[in-house]
Amino acid sequence: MSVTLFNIEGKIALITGSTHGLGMAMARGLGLAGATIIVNGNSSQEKIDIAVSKYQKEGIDAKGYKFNVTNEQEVITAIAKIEVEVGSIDILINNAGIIKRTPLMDMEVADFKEVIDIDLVSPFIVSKHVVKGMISRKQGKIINICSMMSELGRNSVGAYAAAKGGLKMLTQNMATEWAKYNIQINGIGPGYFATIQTEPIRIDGHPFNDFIINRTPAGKWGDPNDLAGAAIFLSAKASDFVNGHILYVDGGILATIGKPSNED
Ligand code: GCO
Repeated sequence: MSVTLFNIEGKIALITGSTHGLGMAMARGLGLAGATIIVNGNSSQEKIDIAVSKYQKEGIDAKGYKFNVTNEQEVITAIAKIEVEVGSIDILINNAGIIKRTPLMDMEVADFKEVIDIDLVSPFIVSKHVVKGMISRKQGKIINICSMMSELGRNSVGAYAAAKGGLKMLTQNMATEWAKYNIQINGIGPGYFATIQTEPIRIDGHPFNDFIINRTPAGKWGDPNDLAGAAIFLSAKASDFVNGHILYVDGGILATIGKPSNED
């Protein structure tokens, strides 16, 4: 029974921003569990090809598609191409995102808008066009990658927090409107993970590095592979009655007020 509950073999999963980082880790988890992975990026075809070969070297059925998730026409064209060349998209993970660490007072409006555009508007655009097929088939899984900043503020990441807070509510509203079609829309809220995006604040001796180690009950930065289980759960039959839920994978950060640095 448990195998069926978590069996995603043969499912087709599109993971935006899956050429590296958390997107790649989640996509790899789904791929190793038997799903076909649609790799997406917008930087260069070469980066996508390199990522696809990494997946394939692990025996994962992976295909790459370069498109800009903020450009609705590119999204429409790419989804149509994927559905012809690979098949219907069963699982969508809206992972593509950026962060700009600038105090709000100093932030250019254009920079603020860019973060909102990529981190909040693009999940709307991609979901709006993927969900049409899911509605016609009366089944599908959408997972929006939220953040600690969906719940908490932090100095210098105001635009990102506004986007991720909005993404939490967008997830809940997608569930409100689409759950009746047997589509489950949830979020994953990663805590602080060791990725390229967090490299600048993770170096030994950086005050933020010490802060996170102390603020996280597990006492460490997350390993991106720790997200695979949550992605598989929210992509499988096991979550068929879970909707509008943000599953935090954060080592316990949101469970605690934290402790003084001199406490064990
Ligand atoms: C930061 C970090 C965070 C994490 C993650 C936490 O600057 O605070 O980059 O944004 O990446 O989003 O959930």
